[in-house]
Amino acid sequence: MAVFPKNFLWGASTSAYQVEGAALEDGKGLSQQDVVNKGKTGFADASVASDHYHRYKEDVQLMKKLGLKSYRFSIAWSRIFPEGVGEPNPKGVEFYHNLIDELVVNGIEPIPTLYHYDMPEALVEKYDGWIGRQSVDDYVHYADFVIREYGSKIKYWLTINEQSIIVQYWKQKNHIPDRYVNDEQIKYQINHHMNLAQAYSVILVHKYFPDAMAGAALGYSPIYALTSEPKDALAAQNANNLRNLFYTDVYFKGFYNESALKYLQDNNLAPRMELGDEAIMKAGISDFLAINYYNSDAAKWPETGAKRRWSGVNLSGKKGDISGYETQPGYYEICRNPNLDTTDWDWAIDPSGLEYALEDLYSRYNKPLMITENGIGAHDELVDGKVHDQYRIDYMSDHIAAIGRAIGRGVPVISYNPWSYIDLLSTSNGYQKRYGFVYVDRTDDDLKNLARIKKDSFYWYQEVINSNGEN
Ligand code: BGP
Repeated sequence: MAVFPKNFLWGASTSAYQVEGAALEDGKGLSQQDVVNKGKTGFADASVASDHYHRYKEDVQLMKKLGLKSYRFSIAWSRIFPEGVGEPNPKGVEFYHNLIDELVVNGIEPIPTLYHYDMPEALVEKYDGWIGRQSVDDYVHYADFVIREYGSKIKYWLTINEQSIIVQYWKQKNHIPDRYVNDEQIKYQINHHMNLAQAYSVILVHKYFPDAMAGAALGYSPIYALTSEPKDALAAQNANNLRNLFYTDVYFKGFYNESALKYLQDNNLAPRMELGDEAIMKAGISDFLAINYYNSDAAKWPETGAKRRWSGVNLSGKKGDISGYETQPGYYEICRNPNLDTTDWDWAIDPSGLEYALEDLYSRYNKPLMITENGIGAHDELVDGKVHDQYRIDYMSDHIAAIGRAIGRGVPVISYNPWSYIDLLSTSNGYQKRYGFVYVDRTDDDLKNLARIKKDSFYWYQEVINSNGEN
């Protein structure tokens, strides 16, 4: 018996700065992502990326061949407002009309994200980006325009991508001016401003298009206790409070998770709030939650006297090169789960964790769910014009089965939009780490060719969609 509903949205995902290229073309302004990663080892230049800006028609034709029912992409704020505010850039506005129209004509539901890590650099220079409270007003100015401009063609709006990851990896995901680099309170301040921005965008969607739905796309990893020691169970609960519910409680209850907020207050890390902020968060309750799911985490009780430490990132793509896991003294320590295999970048592979996350989130908030990212980053190889990415097929089919089991137990899941439709710039590794169903050949020096090659996973996913998940 088929578990996936008939109208289930089998899709795929990308984000603007990772796929579009044309970073300074047709009036676009720089985004902070063009600046934070510039010149870093292993990073490809975002000014070309996968050149989707010029090849979107060809790409939509490939999406159609793949059979996609939905495509989740992001709108670049700095393409619409090159300076972050002011008058819209007609060419930028036109590009997303063209893309959305092309998708719709080809029977693919467009699912846009308003913000995917790419604050206009002009606003970083003006008031330090999300650190400045003015960012909330400027985001509202941007969101108001975009929602009105494209809203008649959009059913599902994604507001902000991965607030949790923006907080955990705050120096990679934000262009942080030097004077703040040791000030960890700043990341919770950034998050607070994003909470207000996110709530306002939900309010705007409801105001202009009452039939449309809006919600955030959250980077979400369930957290298991490392052992059955009661203290480890407490640590896992604490970690879940600060790493997950700290975001989702705001989206669905309109206030911060009390345990996590108290921990931040006790450690002088809590965000400064203004009178009326909670009312805004309560007025902008989300219609659904989208999660980006790659892995689960494990937690144990930290040793007495442990120092605060933030998760390291494995940048080499060799197993075991991670530089350390997060420690919150007296609250939790994130550690490796010895029961799970990992990707080359040390991300635990855990399909059951997705099932766990979907069931847990639905039982807490009773709202529909989407999966807006899921996939495996790998050193894909092009051999004789083919990419044999069986590891990707195995990874995804196990995760799809897990979604099926959650749906079978009554969890309403709207869509599965794995990362990514096409190879694109990895946020941590440029093009050394690939995720797409479609390979982008970047071997020629001038990056003019950028041929699109269907990987084995393309043909496999085509069948999955064709059989509505039976395959
Ligand atoms: C998510 C982001 C994506 C994407 C993905 C893979 O956190 O929303 O933008 O890049 O992770 O991460 P990475 O590129 O670091 O491998």
